[in-house]
Amino acid sequence: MIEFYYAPTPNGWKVGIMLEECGLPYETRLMRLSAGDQFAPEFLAISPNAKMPAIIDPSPPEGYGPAPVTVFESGAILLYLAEKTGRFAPQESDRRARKALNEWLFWQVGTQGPMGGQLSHFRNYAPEGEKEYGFKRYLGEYDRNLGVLEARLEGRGWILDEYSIADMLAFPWAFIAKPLGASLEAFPNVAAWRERMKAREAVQRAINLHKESQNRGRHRADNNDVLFNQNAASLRSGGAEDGG
Ligand SMILES: N[C@@H](CCC(=O)N[C@@H](CS)C(=O)NCC(=O)O)C(=O)O
Repeated sequence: MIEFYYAPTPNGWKVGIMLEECGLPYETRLMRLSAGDQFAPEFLAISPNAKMPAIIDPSPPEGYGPAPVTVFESGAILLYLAEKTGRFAPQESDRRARKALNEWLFWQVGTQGPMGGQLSHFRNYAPEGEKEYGFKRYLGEYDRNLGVLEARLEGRGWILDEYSIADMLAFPWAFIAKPLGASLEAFPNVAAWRERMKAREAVQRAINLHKESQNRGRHRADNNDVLFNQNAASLRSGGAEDGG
């Protein structure tokens, strides 16, 4: 059974969606990010970037050998699971479709996700009085990325020709537009795609996974150093400090 290191955030949902879509059996390891579980040495051995999601697969596909496989980074995890199941990604032999998958995967993990993450920080977690510039900057970037997605979805139902891991990666950050202080009003293609995604049962199960443990502004920069005042020394701390 796959061990799924998870917290209920957009990056966690991506992997939850894929596991649910594939019907792969998994066991959730719920992480207390505000308490520093991500800095525990056992977790860093799996995810050296000290962030969830991550997985351990005790039954890897052919070519990996018999030892369990660990994977960190949401894009790498979804690619691995697509390879394992043969689902939700174009065949390797379809070079052009595969290239398009790479483009949208890298766009998501390199641009849409990080900009959304920073927007969330300045909207929900930065100290009062220090929010304004960051919020404006990342709201603009988030909105720009909605524009990128809007253009891509013109005349098509999904980011690639068929529903794929590209949709699963991009959806969570579009799903939370409103709590980020953004609006989908000017992006009808994105809004319709978001509804199509939300209608999928696997997606619903994933976004409800441990919903009760969502941060929702409880742990912020002014009351939690573990999450919001990190540096390289954090990686050596071993975690397990509860900043509030
Ligand atoms: N690039 C990573 C980002 C993962 C990420 O930012 N995870 C956050 C939660 S959404 C996390 O684990 N934060 C803990 C921390 O920053 O200490 C991915 O796509 O997997």
